[in-house]
Amino acid sequence: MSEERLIKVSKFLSFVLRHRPEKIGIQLDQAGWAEIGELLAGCQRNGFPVDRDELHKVVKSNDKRRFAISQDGQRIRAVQGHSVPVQLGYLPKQPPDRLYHGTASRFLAAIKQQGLTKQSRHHVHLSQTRAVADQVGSRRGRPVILTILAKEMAEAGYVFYRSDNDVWLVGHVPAEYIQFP
Ligand code: HQG
Repeated sequence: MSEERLIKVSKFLSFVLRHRPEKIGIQLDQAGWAEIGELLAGCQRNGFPVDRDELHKVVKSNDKRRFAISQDGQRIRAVQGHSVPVQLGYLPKQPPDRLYHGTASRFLAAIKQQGLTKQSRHHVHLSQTRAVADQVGSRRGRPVILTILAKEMAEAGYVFYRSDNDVWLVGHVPAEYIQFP
């Protein structure tokens, strides 16, 4: 399976499992799981056939471990990044003292006013390292890395979660907890 095909399948699965399951006529359960058989049939019906072997390769080799397979091997879900309502079941977790958020300079004025808001996703996404934040920010042009005072937020009662692929999630980051470069 070529790298190009891996990325294409990963993007299609992200789109379906995070945002638009109905587009291929499938439903996610409350926790975001889709039956693999139904998913593959839906992909096929919609002109984007994926075979089981390819799906498993995408899950295994994905650079950011975006997907998980259930223990019985029958279901798949995206581990974060949804815009559809799902309860992923992550437990609140004490964050490291500092977390990072990569963004673009054109958003800075708004972020200074409103803090970081979750936009179309369920949470604001934060990274454990500056390097990862840099990659996230680079998706939108020249990245700007914000340092988040996570320890102080946790002390003030903000609840953090960590997804299965080590993305930290929180509902909102007020500007007072952000160090701007
Ligand atoms: C910005 C990728 C204006 C925020 C990544 C970001 C991540 C504001 C954009 C995951 C704002 C939202 C999420 C405010 C935040 N005013 N702009 N008040 N507050 N923003 O894509 O964090 O590849 O929803 O800085 O690796 O960029 O999809 O969030 O630039 O983990 O697996 O609004 O997506 O993962 O963009 O990325 P996004 P994100 P995947």
